[in-house]
Amino acid sequence: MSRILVTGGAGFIGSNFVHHLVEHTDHTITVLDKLTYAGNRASLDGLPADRVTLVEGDIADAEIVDDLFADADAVVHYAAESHNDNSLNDPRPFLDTNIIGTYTLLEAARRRKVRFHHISTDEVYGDLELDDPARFTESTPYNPSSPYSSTKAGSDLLVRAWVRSFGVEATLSNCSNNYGPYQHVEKFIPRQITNVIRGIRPKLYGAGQNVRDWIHADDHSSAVLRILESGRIGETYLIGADGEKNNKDVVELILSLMGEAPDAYDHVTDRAGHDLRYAIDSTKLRTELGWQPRYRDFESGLRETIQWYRDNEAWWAADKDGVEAFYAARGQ
Ligand code: NAD
Ligand code: TDX
Repeated sequence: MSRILVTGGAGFIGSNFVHHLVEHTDHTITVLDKLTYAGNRASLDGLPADRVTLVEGDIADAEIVDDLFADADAVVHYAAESHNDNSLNDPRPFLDTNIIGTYTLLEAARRRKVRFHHISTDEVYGDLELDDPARFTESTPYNPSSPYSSTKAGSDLLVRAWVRSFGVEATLSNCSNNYGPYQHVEKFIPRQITNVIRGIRPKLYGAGQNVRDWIHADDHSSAVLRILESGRIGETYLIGADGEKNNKDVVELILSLMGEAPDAYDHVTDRAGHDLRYAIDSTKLRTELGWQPRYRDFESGLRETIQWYRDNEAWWAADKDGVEAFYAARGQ
């Protein structure tokens, strides 16, 4: 049995990973989370107290980080400022957490010689044309577009440098867009689901032709666990489940699954610098580590996710009005 430290474990994907570890392993888990607007203690409700401990703190706080690394066999690093629209509004927290925070963790991994896995995004590669047959691979050049994705790209490069220069035992993964339970209502899919629940029309940026490559958060978790157990040190693995869909199709599907007219949505101001298309080629992860996604049918995964938001209004209700006020002020 190992002790795993999960940074950002009270956020969307980190909390899904903690649930996954509890269900599928014997590890004990410490979550280090600053509980920003995006972190929620309730995302860890119901987990066994003898296996999961939440420590409230900042990944950029070297003292807390060093203490926690001293007691960990491995660290999985999810903590980040994660929302593109926020990064366009105020980039500074993205530098503090994504760059300085990751640097602080890497220095602790170096001192304490702890196995480290860094979670990143396909957005570091920039975007593809709609008709481009290519998908992102591990050798696609970095070309990030937003303050968010540029700070994630910077954090990835720090990890690679700490592996090469200091021998830190790290792996990296870059995943496509996640959906599933515990995702903050600022993000596309939960925003539209909770809009429909509240009687607000869904909001589509621009013409809605932008393509995202959707993967269920639990499939992301199983891939990360596989890399942690069997990935080669210093390597990067792309994680994706062949789920390309344009935003217009996703909004229309949400509306019809929720019993509304599929055209009952509004087009709103487009995102500045809006990436057109992301698409992941996950051949390396599948052939080298034998990973496969469990959710292969987006519609049934989405139906489950809609039900989760219907059943868990208490989890998201407090955030909804503030998020909609933020968007309204931006014409979105
Ligand atoms: P999220 O915003 O839902 O959660 C982030 C968590 O990190 C929150 O709990 C927050 O409180 C915590 N946090 C923020 N700053 C912190 C700090 N300084 N110290 C400690 N904790 C801090 O984000 P998410 O969508 O779950 O994303 C998690 C990770 O996965 C990020 O690194 C993101 O880049 C990556 N990722 C996300 C997606 C996606 O579709 N959401 C896809 C690929 C990769
Ligand atoms: O109301 C909306 N309407 C809309 O059309 C919102 C919030 C978004 N969109 C569009 C923008 C994107 O094309 O939907 C798409 C998805 O938007 P987000 O949920 O903001 O995700 P994205 O910008 O693609 O980034 C996500 O995936 C990669 C995560 O937020 C990142 O953390 C991750 O790295």
